Amino acid sequence: MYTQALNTSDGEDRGVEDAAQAARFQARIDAEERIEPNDWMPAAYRKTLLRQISQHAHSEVVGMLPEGNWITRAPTLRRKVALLAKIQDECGHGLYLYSAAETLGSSREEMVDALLAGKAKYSSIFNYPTLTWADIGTIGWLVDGAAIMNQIPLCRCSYGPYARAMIRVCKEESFHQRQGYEIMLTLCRGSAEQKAMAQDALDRWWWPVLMMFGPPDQVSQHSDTSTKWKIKRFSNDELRQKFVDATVPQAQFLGLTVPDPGMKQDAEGHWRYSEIDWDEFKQVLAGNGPCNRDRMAARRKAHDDGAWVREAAAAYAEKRQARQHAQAAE
Ligand code: BYC
Repeated sequence: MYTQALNTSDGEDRGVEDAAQAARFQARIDAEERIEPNDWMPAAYRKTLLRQISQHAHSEVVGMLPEGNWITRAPTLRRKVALLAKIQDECGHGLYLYSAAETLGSSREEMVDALLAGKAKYSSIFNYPTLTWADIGTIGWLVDGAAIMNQIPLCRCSYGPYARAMIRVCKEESFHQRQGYEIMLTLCRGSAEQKAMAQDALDRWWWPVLMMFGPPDQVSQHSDTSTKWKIKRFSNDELRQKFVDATVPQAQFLGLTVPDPGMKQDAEGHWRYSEIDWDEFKQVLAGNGPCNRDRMAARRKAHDDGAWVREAAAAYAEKRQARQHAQAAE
C-alpha cells in the first residue's frame, strides 16, 4: 500500500554506508525519534525489521488455524461469536503488519511467497494442536498473554509504522486474553471433568508458551543490534520472566498447577522456572513440531483457493485505472 512512493534500498546497496549518516541515524534513535519509511536507515536495520515484522504477520495469519479448528465446535453460540471475532482480529493484525512491512520495500506477495516456500518463520507456538475446548481458553490466556507481554514494548519500537500498528494490536490482544481467561475460569468452576480438561491444556501449553519469547539471551543472535536500534526494549529472558511472574498468580487463582515441580519464588518475588527444553524448540523451528506440516499445507491450500479472488481484485483495479485514465484524457 505504501510501496510505490518509497525510497528503495538501492542507494544503500550501491555504496558503503556513510559513517556520518549512520551516526546521525543512531543519534535519532538515542533521542527516541521515530524512524519513518522515507528516512535514511542502515540496510541492516531495514532487513531486521522486515524479517521481524513479516514473521510477526505470518504468525498472526497461521495463528488463526489452531483456533479455527474450534469454530464449529464452540460449546455455545456466545462462545462461537467471540471466537469468530477473535480470529477475525488476528487476520486484521496480519494485514496491518504486512502493510507495515511493505513500507520497508518488500511486497506482500514476496513475503507470502517466502512463507509458503518455507523460507520465512512464524511463531513456534502455532505448531501445537488444539485438542479440547480448554485449549482455546489456554491460547487466549497464555498465548495472547505472552503476545501482550512481548508487544506492549513494541508500541515504543523505533520504527513508526510498526509501533503504530502495535498499539491497536495490543488493545485487541487484551480482549483476547480476557476472553481466554474467562473460558478457563468457567471450566475451573465447572465439573471435575472440566477442571481436569483445563489442567491438561495448561500442562500441554505451558512450556511451548515459554518458548514463544525466543531463545535464551546468550544465544539470541539478533538481540544486541535490535536493542541498540530500540526495536527491542527488553530481552527475551526478561520478557519471559515478566510473563511467568504475571501468570503464576493467575494459575493459582484458577486453582491450576503450573507443570513445573521445580518452580520456586525467590526473595524478590520472582517465580524461577526450571530449564526449558530448547531441543524441542529447535525441532519445531526445523519444521518437525506436531503440526508444522499441517499448518503449511493449510496455508498453501488457502493461498491456492484464494487465487481467483486476487485475480478478480487485480482485474478490477486495472479496469478502474483504465477508466480513470480515459476520463482524465477527455
Ligand atoms: N518462533 O535472535 P532471536 C501472536 C527465531 S503472534 C519461531 O532472539 P529476535 C498471536 C528468530 O526469528 C506471535 N522463531 O530473534 C497470533 C530468529 O530466527 P531468524 C508472534 C523464533 O527477532 C495469533 C532466531 O529464532 N510474535 O502473538 O531478536 C493468535 C533467533 O532468535 C521464535 C511476534 O512475532 C519463536 N517463538 O527475537 C494469538 C513478535 N523465537 O529470524 C497470538 C515480534 C525466536 O534469524 N517478534 N525465533 O531466522 C519478536 O519480538 C522477536 O522477533 C522475537 C525473537 C522475540 C520472537
